[in-house]
Amino acid sequence: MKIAIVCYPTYGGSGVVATELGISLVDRGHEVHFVSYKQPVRLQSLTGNLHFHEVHVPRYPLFHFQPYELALSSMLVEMVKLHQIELLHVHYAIPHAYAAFMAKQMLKEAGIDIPVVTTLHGSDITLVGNHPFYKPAVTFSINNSDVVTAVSKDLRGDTFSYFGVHKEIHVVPNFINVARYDKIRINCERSVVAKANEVIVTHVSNFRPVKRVMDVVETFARIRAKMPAKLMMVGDGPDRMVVEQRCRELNIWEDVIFYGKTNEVSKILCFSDVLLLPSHTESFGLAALEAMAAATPVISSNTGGLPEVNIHGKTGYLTDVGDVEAMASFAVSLLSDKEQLTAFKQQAYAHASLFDVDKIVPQYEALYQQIVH
Ligand code: GMT
Repeated sequence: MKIAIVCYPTYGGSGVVATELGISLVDRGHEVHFVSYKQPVRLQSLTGNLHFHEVHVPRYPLFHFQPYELALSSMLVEMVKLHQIELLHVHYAIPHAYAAFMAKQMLKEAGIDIPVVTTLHGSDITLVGNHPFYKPAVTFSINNSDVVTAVSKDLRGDTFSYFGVHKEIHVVPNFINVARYDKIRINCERSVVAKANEVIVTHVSNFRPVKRVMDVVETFARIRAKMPAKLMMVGDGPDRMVVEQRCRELNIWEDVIFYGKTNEVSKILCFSDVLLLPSHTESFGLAALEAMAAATPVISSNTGGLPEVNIHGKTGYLTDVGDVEAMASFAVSLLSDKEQLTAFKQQAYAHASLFDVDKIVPQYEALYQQIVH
């Protein structure tokens, strides 16, 4: 099948999932064309069946805002015709589902009926999409997609409660390539960052307010007070500076490593003992799944889709949002009991295997088959 995937090119979960999906579809014999304003960060090599098309928005002094949707929909029309694309799969509703609908309408006039799959990822529904400025357009584009998927049951529920959506929404969870993590674990160089007696606590996010990065530091300070520990802070974003400042105030600065945006996330996870994910809201929590694939238990908030990924008392622990005392106390008890930590690591890995690429990507393929003519 010839598939165009529209996504954000950044480190954010939706772009990562879209990229991994495209790569896996190519491995399974499909031809995939990525469309975005920049080459997705996880898309490293292009091949005969794996293409990237950059959307350019010509600047003109009259435009206060650049009309990205217009350029994207025009590009999709041309691409579909030129490469005989059979299906558009757009990730993140805003503005991708809207642009895909416009492309679909334009192609109809040329006698081409292109099916559109829209995957909802989280903040497009829970944080941005339900703002009154966007809501009518988001509702319209969801209702006019041929197939709609959400990455968790919780996100599916939120979509129905926030929008006047009458479309069926299929839950297709996010996935990881377990085999890739197995390979990385063989060369896990833990001693590079921590001494043998230190535990390694990790956080991965885009450091936006929704991630509550300050809770990570507060939790770590409490863990650090009880045992020798190091904190790995992976990612970058608006809250990084205040969090760095707080590390100095708490005098834990020397035990915290800020990696910024890195492509080595899986390597860092493989030498971690626990991942902290205290998000205010999280439709799925791809970082939690990536940690579990690296056999790292997760201590997270119990919000959104996180309980579908992180199983309390088995793959890690769940706490109320903002309860740093509970997070620290679960972490300390887990990290001080070697036997229990080993069991949780194994259970986390076993649960992550249920979300392996080979189990989830066929679910997308089955949906594609239903709508491709
Ligand atoms: O805020 C982020 O974490 C980025 C955002 C995105 O759109 O890239 O992540 C959303 O999609 C991810 C992939 O499906 C999910 O794992 C995240 O939980 C979700 N973020 C939120 O719901 C806040």
